[in-house]
Amino acid sequence: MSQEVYLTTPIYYVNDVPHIGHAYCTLATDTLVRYWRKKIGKENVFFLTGTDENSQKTVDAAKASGKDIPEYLDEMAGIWKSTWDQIGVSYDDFIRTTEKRHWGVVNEVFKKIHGKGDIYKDTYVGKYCTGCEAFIKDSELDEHGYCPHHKRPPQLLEEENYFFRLSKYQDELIKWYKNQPEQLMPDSRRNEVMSFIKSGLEDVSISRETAEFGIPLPIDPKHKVYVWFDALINYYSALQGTKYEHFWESAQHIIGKDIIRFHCVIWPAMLMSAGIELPKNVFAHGFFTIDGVKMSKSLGNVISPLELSEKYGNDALRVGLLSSFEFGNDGDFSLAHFDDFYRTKLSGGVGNLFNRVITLFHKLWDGKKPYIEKSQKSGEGWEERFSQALEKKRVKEALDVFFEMVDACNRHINDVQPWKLDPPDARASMNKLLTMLVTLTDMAEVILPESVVKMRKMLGDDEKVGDAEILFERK
Ligand code: ME8
Repeated sequence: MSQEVYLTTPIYYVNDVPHIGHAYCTLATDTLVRYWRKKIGKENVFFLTGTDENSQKTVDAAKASGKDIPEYLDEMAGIWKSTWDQIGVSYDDFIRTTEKRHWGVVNEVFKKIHGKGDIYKDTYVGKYCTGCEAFIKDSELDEHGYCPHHKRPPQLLEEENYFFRLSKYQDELIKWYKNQPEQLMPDSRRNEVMSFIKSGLEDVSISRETAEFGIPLPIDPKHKVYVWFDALINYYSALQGTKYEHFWESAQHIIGKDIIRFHCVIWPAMLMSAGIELPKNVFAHGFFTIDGVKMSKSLGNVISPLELSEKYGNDALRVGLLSSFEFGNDGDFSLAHFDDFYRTKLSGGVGNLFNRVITLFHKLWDGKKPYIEKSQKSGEGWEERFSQALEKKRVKEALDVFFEMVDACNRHINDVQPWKLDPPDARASMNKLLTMLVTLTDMAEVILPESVVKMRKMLGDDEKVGDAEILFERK
């Protein structure tokens, strides 16, 4: 069977509109998807994103907006979807957890886990943070007794809950991670998850008695399925009953480090219990701050991806975000740095290079090309380094290879000054540059999906280069 790749992003909460943190994860996944589509063919790749809608946060946000819940959900899901469309996210499917297709599969998975004897009823007494949509232990609260992420006091709850026997899967999970070290990336995250599992797993509540909205629990409809239990199943439910079911065997989840325990402890244990194959890989990326400060509504420093895309274009948004720091690490984002990156690397780097080379061809030989072997490579292993980085999900490293190559070309033009050379030497030098531009254009198909159209036009046909165009307007 041919190789297949199924990549997913988290499904995002719809209590607010997308910010650049969400766009960061979604564009990184989209970039990996584009790489694989190019390498193994579009039909062998499936890309899922969507929205997480059965949560208390959503109910609260709908109430605050004065709308009824379904109307609010449709409006918000529409905003998320159209944001991804506007910034060039090429998802194959967009799942909403309020869809019937999802509820049906959640019911089936729940019944399998119940059938295995892994669900029981008990009273839960504890603290719940609606921001995290999770129970929170006293030891995890900050010095004021607040949730450290949402800076709010959690809600004290005492209710009848159904529990999932997570503790039963502790040894199986340890064995599974030991046997498949590649399963969870980067390494630092695997170590974190392993020590969490080894410290002892407690059973988790998977229903809410007081939730106002959500999927009724199949065995006791007064209760609602806990939002995380329902949400994780989206990756599986989106494929069920479609011709894409077989993609499940190649599932790879891209997530932020904040939701690692749900994806790397609870989710695999749920699948083990239900007798469903486990995902092939989970990659947890880091979080970024804005000018050194956590991005938050109350601080007023939330940046919309649409704002950046309108000013600088979609390709700049993508590579500007993804080259800020290595995928997997934490880092910082600043508008000043982004603007500088645009001017030096895009407008002054790639744009300038393509413009100069094509203009020189017109000046020196009326646009006529030298003969280039179709299979000719640019040498120095750029393509290999670019591919290897993306296969390891080292997105920034791949972008660095691209920009290193752009810089090498620009340096070559400055140092060699082909227009001053004798015609045969000038031909050889321009031949080399054109070959490198072809390689850069191949890479751009993955990382600069909008500009690549102009780049291809500039490269022209077998005989002549096209017209020189502006790739990145000066700002
Ligand atoms: O957690 N830096 O959804 P969510 C980088 N619905 N990435 C960031 C970020 C930042 N500052 N802020 C957010 C949920 N993200 C659940 C997921 S999946 C079955 C359910 C990204 O809307 C990061 O990828 O809170 C993080 O994991 C995700 O947004 C959380 O999105």
